[in-house]
Amino acid sequence: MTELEYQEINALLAVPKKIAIIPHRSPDGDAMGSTLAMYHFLNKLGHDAFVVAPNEFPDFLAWLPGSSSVLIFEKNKESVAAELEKADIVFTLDFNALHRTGEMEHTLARLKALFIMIDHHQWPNDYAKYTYSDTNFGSTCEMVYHFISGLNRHDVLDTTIATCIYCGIVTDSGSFRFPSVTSNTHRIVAHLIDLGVQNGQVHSDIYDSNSFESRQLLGKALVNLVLLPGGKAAYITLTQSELDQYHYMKGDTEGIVNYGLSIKGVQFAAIFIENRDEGLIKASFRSKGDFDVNVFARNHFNGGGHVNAAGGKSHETMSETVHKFVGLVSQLSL
Ligand SMILES: [Mn+2]
Repeated sequence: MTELEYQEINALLAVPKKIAIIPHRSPDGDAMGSTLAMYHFLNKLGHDAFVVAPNEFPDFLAWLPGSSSVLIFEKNKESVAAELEKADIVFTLDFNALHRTGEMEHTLARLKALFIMIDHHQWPNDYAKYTYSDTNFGSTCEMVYHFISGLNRHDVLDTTIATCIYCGIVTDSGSFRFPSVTSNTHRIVAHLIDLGVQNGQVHSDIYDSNSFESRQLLGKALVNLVLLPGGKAAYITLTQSELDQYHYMKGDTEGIVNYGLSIKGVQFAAIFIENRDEGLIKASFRSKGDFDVNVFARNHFNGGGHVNAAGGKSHETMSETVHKFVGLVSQLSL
């Protein structure tokens, strides 16, 4: 964002506005943290700001301040769409293509509001008047911090806003272990802790809220883990009946894909999770180093994401999907 753009946005925000803030579908810690940080920030500036999530967010994020005010589009499409129509400004955070909101795409596409995008994924679409897009950042939350800095409004930051920002930085950085974490990330986090963030508590709220069944499901996933010949790629499968057996709840499979990547020598890991209701297999891909799972997911699994983390889907059966994956991996030079 240029200095001039920040001035223009400050001018826009000088008068109270109705502002919708949108995360992507199936929002994660960064999507919910960034939208709720922006929600508290804008309301403190005197705006009528509200967050609309395309669908439910996982339980492990329900502790986030403001989460109970989040409107869920899929639960009440007509009334939420009516609210969206009244918005003067729409912030879209942690995604860069309207189809990432699922069915809500059609409602968003016909709004007259001015759009502002803040996002760290590759290849942004151009629907926004102001696009703050940078793949160098590990999280949208880190960008929200810079956005507030760019507007010169550090005076508005408080413990609540800082806590929401901290949540996205922690979750999108794998608790500060991904290469996207910089010294500047840590400087921002130092400021957030100075603002009163209870960092240990946040970590515990996010990661120590698992159900017993979800830990057993993790055990099943690890039993299903396969290391491919050559030892550089691994994958996990979870069928719908396995999910049912451990009373799967939304969020229970979060992060399991990373266990493949934690094997010494593995540079590429995948997880395939059956979804009987949607009639498909959902895939998540993770890599270390240069292997671009965004391209892999786009080319072969109708998905996308980042260089080292991406998602996709398959409409074939689990065994066909795995067969295809194993075949593709055998042709890679990892
Ligand atoms: Mn993110």
